Amino acid sequence: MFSQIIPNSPPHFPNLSETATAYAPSNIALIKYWGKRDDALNLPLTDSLSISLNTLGTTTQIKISESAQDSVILNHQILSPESIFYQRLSKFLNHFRFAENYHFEIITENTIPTGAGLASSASGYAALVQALNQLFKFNWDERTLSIAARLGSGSASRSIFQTGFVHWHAGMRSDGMDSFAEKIAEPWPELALGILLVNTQEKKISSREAMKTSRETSKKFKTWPAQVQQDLAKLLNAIQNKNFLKLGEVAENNALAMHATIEDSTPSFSFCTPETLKLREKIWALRQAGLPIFFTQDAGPNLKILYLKSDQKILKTIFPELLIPEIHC
Ligand code: 2P0
Repeated sequence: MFSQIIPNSPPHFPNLSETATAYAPSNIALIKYWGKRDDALNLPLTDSLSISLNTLGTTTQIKISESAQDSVILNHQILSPESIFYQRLSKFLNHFRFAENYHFEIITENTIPTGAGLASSASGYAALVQALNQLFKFNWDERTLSIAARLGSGSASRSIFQTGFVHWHAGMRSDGMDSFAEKIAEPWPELALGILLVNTQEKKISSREAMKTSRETSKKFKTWPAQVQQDLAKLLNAIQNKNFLKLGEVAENNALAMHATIEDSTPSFSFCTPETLKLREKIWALRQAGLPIFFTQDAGPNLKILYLKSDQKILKTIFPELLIPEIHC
């Protein structure tokens, strides 16, 4: 909870000329976070596991100002205080208003190609809390940074870590102090991930809204938490044993199970476009033909392909448009 990590007065109060800047990567979950046990604190029903995208993420600069309201510049555009992005950010910043006479100036930029459909709240809130940590000199450790980022957006708890595999523990406590992410120290340099962009337009329904509808209305959601628990155990085992076929199988299956809960919701909904379905078919056909590749898919139509670096050349000839971030597993 905010009151447990943010002091009543900060160790340092910045002056008007001080700025703090931080970067955080985006992340792709192999075991998805889908469903909350507490909406206000972004506490998940289950653990999840992701890979950090290192150079694809968000850089955020923050300073205090004497203006009458916060100012937010996102990718060189001034945001309207009426926008959902601004309002959510400003509400989060309310926890960092230690005096009455100041607001924040935020300049935030995604290193993710504009319109790639991957700019996420994960890298955004992870970068923001790290910048706030610098500005007020809280001196938070990784666990506290992860908890603070989670309070902005659940998946941001995992974006505190620059590279490799990250495990977000759901925790059991109602105050969420045991719900944070940790890095999994298992090097796997052969593992690679590529992004296939299908549609770069903004989605019609947010992840936040879709996961709530799934949890409240989908019959398939009833078995989801148990499946996640089993999938996580299998995936951790696959990472430990460098068993790529198992990792791919479990990650793909977990993504499809998440999408099944979405499509089973009332009102029913799908993040897939005809192009997504065509690409899924193509990946299955390539696998059938002996190429070991798997996909995962988030709350949008784009696919992420999991493969081994030794197959990168052939994959680039099949999918020349593949976007390949550094992951350094
Ligand atoms: C994930 N997603 O594990 C899953 C898979 C989308 C699909 O985490 O409400 O934006 O801010 O906690 O973090 C997206 O959910 O939701 C997400 P909030 P968030 O990556």
